[in-house]
Amino acid sequence: MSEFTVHSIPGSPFGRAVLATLEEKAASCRFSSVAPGTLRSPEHLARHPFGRVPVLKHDGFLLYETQAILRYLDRVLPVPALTPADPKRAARMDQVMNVNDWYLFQGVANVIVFHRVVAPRVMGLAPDEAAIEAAMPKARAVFEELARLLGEQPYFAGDAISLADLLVAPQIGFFTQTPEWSVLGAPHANLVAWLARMEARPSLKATTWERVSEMAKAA
Ligand SMILES: N[C@@H](CCC(=O)N[C@@H](CS)C(=O)NCC(=O)O)C(=O)O
Repeated sequence: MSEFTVHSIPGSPFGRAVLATLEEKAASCRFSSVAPGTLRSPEHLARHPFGRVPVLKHDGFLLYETQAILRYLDRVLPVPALTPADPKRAARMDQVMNVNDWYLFQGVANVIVFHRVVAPRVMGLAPDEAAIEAAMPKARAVFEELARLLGEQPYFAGDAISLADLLVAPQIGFFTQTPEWSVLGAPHANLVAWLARMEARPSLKATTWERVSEMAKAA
């Protein structure tokens, strides 16, 4: 199996989902750090015309969009399978992955996590409280729905971990570092237990912001 290269930024939750999926598959990869100021450089736009991360390179094949990358990895590295064989469970996995991209990230994580965690840490900026307050109604609805979809199952698609868990856990993990967690996540005991289960996995432990920063320095 030829090498996987992951172009990403330490701290990117989408990048972490890719790295954690490779870890679950026990596949090694090369981490290629993209400096945030170079997302619009010709070199990066050639990899990702929308100027985002992550991007996967494998056998000369370049791929962006995290869901596509995760599904590609699950096809080229089929063991252990991270997509349920049962059509209904697979559909639930797909649904949760889209909830992640369309409702959890857009207008919720990219506002609340950005202003509470990323901007202070990376840019030294104070949180925009008005923007956070405006994001809260959608945030409450998203967390309620994720808790409902998880229900009493150990993982979003049932008894086994799937790509959905690996996509969502890096996003939700960030919220625990915000005061909003007390009203968004903490009231949902099933989500709290699921996150603890996810964060105890070696794949998540190996891909924290700090660990990926070390990878970036070593590259
Ligand atoms: N739909 C994309 C979203 C990727 C994304 O938004 N990545 C963030 C980092 S977590 C990014 O590149 N942000 C840079 C920017 O917004 O300029 C995917 O699934 O890969």
